[in-house]
Amino acid sequence: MERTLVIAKPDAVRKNVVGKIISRLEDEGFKLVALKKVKLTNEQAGQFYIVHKDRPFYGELCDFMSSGPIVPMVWEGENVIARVREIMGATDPSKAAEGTLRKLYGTNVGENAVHGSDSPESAAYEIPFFFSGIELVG
Ligand code: RTP
Ligand code: MG
Repeated sequence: MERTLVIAKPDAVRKNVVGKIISRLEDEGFKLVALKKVKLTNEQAGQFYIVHKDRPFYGELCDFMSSGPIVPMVWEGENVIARVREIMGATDPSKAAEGTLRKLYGTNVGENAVHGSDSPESAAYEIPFFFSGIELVG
């Protein structure tokens, strides 16, 4: 069964909508496998988003992702990686479809409430970034 790494980003934690994000993923039929609350340093955020290190928004992204606590979680289900990406909606909340998590809870392209792995390769990097084997309870 496929797994993906989802993060309720600092803006979602500040807006108190972490439960709503979890509820939506439960309602979609996915299984929660792991969850924690952490606050990243700027450097740790940079390591998580290392694939974007040459992008113009990298510094801003690292500042934002280390600006407050986040709630990383692992979800399991059939085709969960692609389905979560759909449920999240477009990166820019103003372009995201009605009913998507970013449309509902995002603020702007930088502060967009939620992260989801974009491929099995990304998930394989991102899940162990936050969770050890014994923290993954399938
Ligand atoms: P994520 O990785 O967080 O799930 O988002 P994504 O796949 O939809 O978008 P990605 O291209 O991977 O970008 C990662 C995060 O960087 C911020 N970003 N800012 N200012 C900008 O133009 C810009 N573009 C991207 C967003 O927070 C995006 O989620
Ligand atoms: Mg991405």
